[in-house]
Amino acid sequence: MIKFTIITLFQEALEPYLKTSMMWKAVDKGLAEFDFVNLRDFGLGPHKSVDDTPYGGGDGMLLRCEPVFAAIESVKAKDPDAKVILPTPVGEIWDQEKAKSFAKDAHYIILCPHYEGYDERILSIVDYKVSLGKYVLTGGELPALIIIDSVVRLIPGVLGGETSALVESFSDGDNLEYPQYTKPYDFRGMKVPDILLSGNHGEIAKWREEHSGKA
Ligand code: 6GU
Repeated sequence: MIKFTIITLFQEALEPYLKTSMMWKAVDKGLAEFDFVNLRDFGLGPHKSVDDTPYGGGDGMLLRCEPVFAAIESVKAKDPDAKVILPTPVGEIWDQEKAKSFAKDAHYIILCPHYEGYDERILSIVDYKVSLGKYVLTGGELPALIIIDSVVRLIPGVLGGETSALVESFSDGDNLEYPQYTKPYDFRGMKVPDILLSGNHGEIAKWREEHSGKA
Protein backbone atom coordinates (compact mmCIF):
# COMPACT_ATOMS: atom_id res chain seq x y z
CA MET A 1 0.00 0.00 0.00
CA ILE A 2 1.31 3.41 -0.95
CA LYS A 3 0.10 6.30 1.16
CA PHE A 4 0.25 10.04 0.62
CA THR A 5 -0.49 12.49 3.41
CA ILE A 6 -0.88 15.94 1.91
CA ILE A 7 -0.29 18.96 4.12
CA THR A 8 -2.08 21.87 2.51
CA LEU A 9 -4.25 24.92 3.03
CA PHE A 10 -6.29 23.97 -0.05
CA GLN A 11 -7.61 20.45 0.44
CA GLU A 12 -10.68 21.38 -1.62
CA ALA A 13 -8.45 22.10 -4.63
CA LEU A 14 -6.88 18.63 -4.50
CA GLU A 15 -9.83 16.43 -3.65
CA PRO A 16 -11.79 16.60 -6.91
CA TYR A 17 -8.89 15.17 -8.91
CA LEU A 18 -8.07 12.44 -6.40
CA LYS A 19 -11.75 11.47 -6.18
CA THR A 20 -12.35 11.10 -9.90
CA SER A 21 -9.31 9.97 -11.88
CA MET A 22 -7.58 6.60 -11.78
CA MET A 23 -6.37 7.75 -8.39
CA TRP A 24 -9.78 6.98 -6.96
CA LYS A 25 -9.71 3.52 -8.55
CA ALA A 26 -6.38 2.87 -6.84
CA VAL A 27 -7.95 3.76 -3.50
CA ASP A 28 -11.00 1.62 -4.28
CA LYS A 29 -8.75 -1.37 -5.01
CA GLY A 30 -6.89 -0.86 -1.73
CA LEU A 31 -3.65 -0.03 -3.56
CA ALA A 32 -3.32 3.60 -2.44
CA GLU A 33 -4.48 5.84 0.36
CA PHE A 34 -4.71 9.63 0.49
CA ASP A 35 -4.97 11.64 3.65
CA PHE A 36 -5.07 15.40 4.27
CA VAL A 37 -3.69 17.56 7.04
CA ASN A 38 -4.91 21.14 7.20
CA LEU A 39 -1.87 23.32 7.83
CA ARG A 40 -4.23 25.96 9.27
CA ASP A 41 -4.95 23.64 12.22
CA PHE A 42 -1.34 24.20 13.27
CA GLY A 43 -1.38 27.97 12.71
CA LEU A 44 -0.33 30.44 15.36
CA GLY A 45 -2.48 32.83 17.38
CA PRO A 46 -6.14 33.72 17.03
CA HIS A 47 -5.80 33.98 13.25
CA LYS A 48 -4.07 30.61 12.96
CA SER A 49 -1.29 32.33 11.04
CA VAL A 50 1.07 30.12 9.02
CA ASP A 51 3.24 32.78 7.35
CA ASP A 52 5.17 35.96 8.06
CA THR A 53 7.37 38.58 6.39
CA PRO A 54 10.98 37.78 5.45
CA TYR A 55 13.89 38.88 7.63
CA GLY A 56 16.04 41.33 5.67
CA GLY A 57 13.02 42.63 3.81
CA GLY A 58 11.53 41.71 0.48
CA ASP A 59 8.16 41.03 -1.04
CA GLY A 60 5.56 38.67 0.19
CA MET A 61 5.11 36.20 2.97
CA LEU A 62 6.99 33.03 3.86
CA LEU A 63 5.71 29.84 5.44
CA ARG A 64 6.81 29.78 9.08
CA CYS A 65 8.62 26.86 10.68
CA GLU A 66 6.36 26.26 13.68
CA PRO A 67 3.12 25.26 11.90
CA VAL A 68 5.00 23.23 9.29
CA PHE A 69 7.07 21.29 11.83
CA ALA A 70 4.01 20.71 14.03
CA ALA A 71 1.98 19.42 11.07
CA ILE A 72 4.74 17.08 9.88
CA GLU A 73 5.48 15.87 13.42
CA SER A 74 1.79 15.08 13.94
CA VAL A 75 1.98 12.68 10.99
CA LYS A 76 5.37 11.26 11.94
CA ALA A 77 4.14 10.61 15.50
CA LYS A 78 1.89 7.93 13.97
CA ASP A 79 4.37 6.80 11.30
CA PRO A 80 8.01 7.70 11.98
CA ASP A 81 9.04 6.15 8.64
CA ALA A 82 6.99 8.59 6.53
CA LYS A 83 9.19 10.54 4.11
CA VAL A 84 8.66 14.24 3.43
CA ILE A 85 8.42 15.61 -0.12
CA LEU A 86 8.59 19.38 -0.69
CA PRO A 87 7.46 20.63 -4.11
CA THR A 88 9.67 23.60 -4.86
CA PRO A 89 10.93 25.25 -8.05
CA VAL A 90 14.50 24.77 -6.76
CA GLY A 91 14.13 21.02 -6.22
CA GLU A 92 15.48 18.16 -8.32
CA ILE A 93 13.64 17.85 -11.61
CA TRP A 94 10.95 15.16 -11.48
CA ASP A 95 11.11 12.51 -14.17
CA GLN A 96 9.93 8.98 -14.93
CA GLU A 97 12.94 7.40 -13.20
CA LYS A 98 12.12 9.28 -10.01
CA ALA A 99 8.43 8.35 -10.27
CA LYS A 100 9.46 4.69 -10.55
CA SER A 101 11.73 4.89 -7.53
CA PHE A 102 8.85 6.28 -5.44
CA ALA A 103 6.33 3.66 -6.62
CA LYS A 104 6.62 1.22 -3.72
CA ASP A 105 5.08 0.36 -0.38
CA ALA A 106 5.79 3.64 1.42
CA HIS A 107 4.22 6.61 3.17
CA TYR A 108 4.97 10.04 1.73
CA ILE A 109 4.08 13.36 3.30
CA ILE A 110 3.78 16.09 0.68
CA LEU A 111 4.10 19.57 2.12
CA CYS A 112 2.44 22.07 -0.23
CA PRO A 113 4.12 25.45 0.20
CA HIS A 114 2.32 28.65 -0.61
CA TYR A 115 2.93 32.35 -0.61
CA GLU A 116 6.27 33.58 -1.89
CA GLY A 117 8.19 30.75 -0.32
CA TYR A 118 9.18 29.08 2.92
CA ASP A 119 11.63 29.56 5.77
CA GLU A 120 14.87 27.83 4.75
CA ARG A 121 14.97 25.90 8.04
CA ILE A 122 11.98 23.89 6.84
CA LEU A 123 14.42 22.01 4.60
CA SER A 124 15.88 20.31 7.68
CA ILE A 125 12.72 18.20 7.97
CA VAL A 126 12.42 17.47 4.22
CA ASP A 127 13.67 14.27 2.55
CA TYR A 128 13.03 15.14 -1.12
CA LYS A 129 12.87 18.52 -2.85
CA VAL A 130 11.02 18.10 -6.13
CA SER A 131 10.64 20.55 -9.02
CA LEU A 132 8.43 19.92 -12.03
CA GLY A 133 10.43 22.12 -14.38
CA LYS A 134 11.89 25.51 -15.01
CA TYR A 135 8.88 27.69 -14.33
CA VAL A 136 7.20 28.98 -11.18
CA LEU A 137 3.78 28.04 -9.81
CA THR A 138 1.89 29.76 -7.01
CA GLY A 139 1.72 26.74 -4.76
CA GLY A 140 2.58 23.09 -4.24
CA GLU A 141 -0.89 21.67 -4.91
CA LEU A 142 -0.57 21.10 -8.67
CA PRO A 143 2.92 19.61 -8.30
CA ALA A 144 1.57 17.35 -5.52
CA LEU A 145 -1.13 16.01 -7.84
CA ILE A 146 1.37 15.44 -10.64
CA ILE A 147 3.79 13.64 -8.35
CA ILE A 148 0.99 11.46 -6.96
CA ASP A 149 -0.50 10.65 -10.36
CA SER A 150 2.83 9.75 -11.95
CA VAL A 151 3.73 7.46 -9.04
CA VAL A 152 0.38 5.79 -8.33
CA ARG A 153 -0.18 4.77 -11.96
CA LEU A 154 3.02 2.70 -11.72
CA ILE A 155 1.73 0.62 -8.80
CA PRO A 156 0.91 -2.84 -10.19
CA GLY A 157 -2.86 -3.29 -10.53
CA VAL A 158 -3.76 0.40 -10.73
CA LEU A 159 -4.09 0.61 -14.51
CA GLY A 160 -6.67 -1.53 -16.28
CA GLY A 161 -4.32 -3.36 -18.62
CA GLU A 162 -1.56 -4.65 -16.37
CA THR A 163 0.95 -4.01 -19.12
CA SER A 164 0.05 -0.51 -20.21
CA ALA A 165 2.23 1.36 -17.69
CA LEU A 166 5.14 -0.86 -18.64
CA VAL A 167 4.82 -0.68 -22.40
CA GLU A 168 4.27 3.05 -22.41
CA SER A 169 6.44 6.06 -23.02
CA PHE A 170 9.56 6.68 -20.99
CA SER A 171 9.22 3.51 -19.00
CA ASP A 172 12.37 1.90 -20.33
CA GLY A 173 14.51 4.91 -20.96
CA ASP A 174 13.77 7.63 -23.44
CA ASN A 175 11.58 5.67 -25.84
CA LEU A 176 8.49 7.64 -26.69
CA GLU A 177 5.26 5.86 -27.36
CA TYR A 178 4.40 4.83 -30.90
CA PRO A 179 1.46 6.46 -32.71
CA GLN A 180 -1.90 4.85 -32.01
CA TYR A 181 -5.24 4.89 -33.83
CA THR A 182 -8.81 3.87 -33.13
CA LYS A 183 -11.99 3.97 -35.25
CA PRO A 184 -12.85 5.41 -37.71
CA TYR A 185 -10.40 4.07 -40.28
CA ASP A 186 -10.78 7.19 -42.41
CA PHE A 187 -11.30 10.50 -40.63
CA ARG A 188 -11.55 13.44 -43.04
CA GLY A 189 -9.17 11.73 -45.41
CA MET A 190 -6.62 10.86 -42.70
CA LYS A 191 -6.32 7.08 -42.86
CA VAL A 192 -5.00 4.58 -40.34
CA PRO A 193 -1.72 2.98 -41.56
CA ASP A 194 -2.77 -0.26 -43.27
CA ILE A 195 -0.12 -2.32 -41.50
CA LEU A 196 -2.15 -1.93 -38.29
CA LEU A 197 -5.11 -3.66 -39.97
CA SER A 198 -2.99 -6.46 -41.42
CA GLY A 199 -3.22 -8.85 -38.46
CA ASN A 200 0.53 -9.49 -38.87
CA HIS A 201 1.73 -9.07 -35.29
CA GLY A 202 5.40 -9.31 -36.18
CA GLU A 203 5.14 -6.58 -38.79
CA ILE A 204 3.01 -4.45 -36.45
CA ALA A 205 5.60 -4.74 -33.68
CA LYS A 206 8.32 -3.77 -36.16
CA TRP A 207 6.30 -0.76 -37.39
CA ARG A 208 5.70 0.39 -33.82
CA GLU A 209 9.37 0.06 -32.98
CA GLU A 210 10.31 2.08 -36.07
CA HIS A 211 7.74 4.76 -35.24
CA SER A 212 8.58 5.15 -31.56
CA GLY A 213 9.84 8.70 -31.13
CA LYS A 214 13.25 9.02 -29.58
CA ALA A 215 13.48 11.88 -27.09
CL1 6GU B 1 7.35 21.84 -7.41
N1 6GU B 1 6.58 24.34 -7.11
C1 6GU B 1 6.39 25.59 -7.55
N2 6GU B 1 5.84 26.50 -6.73
N3 6GU B 1 6.72 25.98 -8.78
C2 6GU B 1 7.24 25.04 -9.58
C3 6GU B 1 7.45 23.74 -9.19
C4 6GU B 1 7.10 23.39 -7.92
N4 6GU B 1 8.00 23.05 -10.22
C5 6GU B 1 8.09 23.92 -11.19
N5 6GU B 1 7.65 25.12 -10.81
